[in-house]
Amino acid sequence: MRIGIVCYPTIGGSGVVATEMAHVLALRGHEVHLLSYDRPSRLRRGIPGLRFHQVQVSAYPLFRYPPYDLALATRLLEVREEANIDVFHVHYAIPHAVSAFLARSMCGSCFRFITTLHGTDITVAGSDRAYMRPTRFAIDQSDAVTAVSQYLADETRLVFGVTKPIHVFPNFVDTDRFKPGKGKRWPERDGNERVLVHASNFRPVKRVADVVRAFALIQQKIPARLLLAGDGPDREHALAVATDLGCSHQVEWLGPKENVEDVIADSDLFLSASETESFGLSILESMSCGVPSVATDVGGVREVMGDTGVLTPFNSPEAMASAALKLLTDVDLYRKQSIAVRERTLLHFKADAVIDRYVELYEQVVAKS
Ligand code: GMT
Repeated sequence: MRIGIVCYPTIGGSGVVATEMAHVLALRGHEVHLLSYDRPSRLRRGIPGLRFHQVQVSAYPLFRYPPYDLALATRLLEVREEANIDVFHVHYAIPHAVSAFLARSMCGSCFRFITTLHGTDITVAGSDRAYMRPTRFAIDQSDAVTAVSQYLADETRLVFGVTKPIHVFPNFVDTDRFKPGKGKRWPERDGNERVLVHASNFRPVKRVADVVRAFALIQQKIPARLLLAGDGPDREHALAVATDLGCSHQVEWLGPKENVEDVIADSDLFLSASETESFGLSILESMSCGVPSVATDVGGVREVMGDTGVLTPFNSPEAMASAALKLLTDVDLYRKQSIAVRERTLLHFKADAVIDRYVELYEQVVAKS
């Protein structure tokens, strides 16, 4: 098939999932065109059959807010004309589904499009009055809609009143790349220092400062270090909290460039303190590395973790610290958890199995043309 994929390029799960899908589909022999306003951070070079198209957004002095949605609609049409795309798959509804709807209307329904809902496109930005109506309209107009968790599908029906079927296809992970590290786990390491990790786009919704608050309590009881991978608006705040709580020497900010699979694989425990999380891709990536998580019990996180790791209430760094301390001081429990998270990943979240479901959906949508 000739498939167009649209995503945001920045650090964040939806761009990662879209880019990884593009890799796998191209390696399977499909012709894949990836559209984004910048080169996605995970996009690999040199994969035959995979092309990147940049969406150029022109800025005129009159525009306080350059209309990215129009530029994207134009690029969708251009790529459709150039490559005879069978189906576009847009990740994140705002404004990608609206642009796809516009482009499809402009060419007399010359292509089909599928919208994948990821999270804040529904739970935060999507429920903002300014965006809700066109987003709901474009979701309804999509040829098929998927959500990354049952929680998100339910929320979409509840908040948006969407009545069309929403397929739940979980996110996936490359289990060959995200695999248990070569390094030893804390019970076998000299000095027994535990390594905790958090990776995200440091947006307020991630509550990275709560991760630091939990860590501050943990390091009072056991030797520990916290690695912070990624970047975003709350980075300075999180590091300031570490300074205020007197643990800044044990908190290391790695930035967005580090090889996240190596960082996670060489850690002992992942911490997630999010206020809302439709899925939690970094939690899954950690599970794939045999690294259990302590995470807030929000959104679709329990669908990802199942009965592995520990879920704690939102806004309780104390509960998070005590759960982490239990896992990081009980060798048997830790080893069992480390095996369980990898097994759960292999059972439910392998890339090939999930991508097969998307391909089946592409085929159904194209067959309707
Ligand atoms: O919705 C967002 O916050 C952005 C989005 C992204 O692009 O990173 O994150 C969402 O999609 C990810 C991939 O499906 C999920 O793993 C995240 O849980 C989800 N974020 C939230 O729900 C806050």
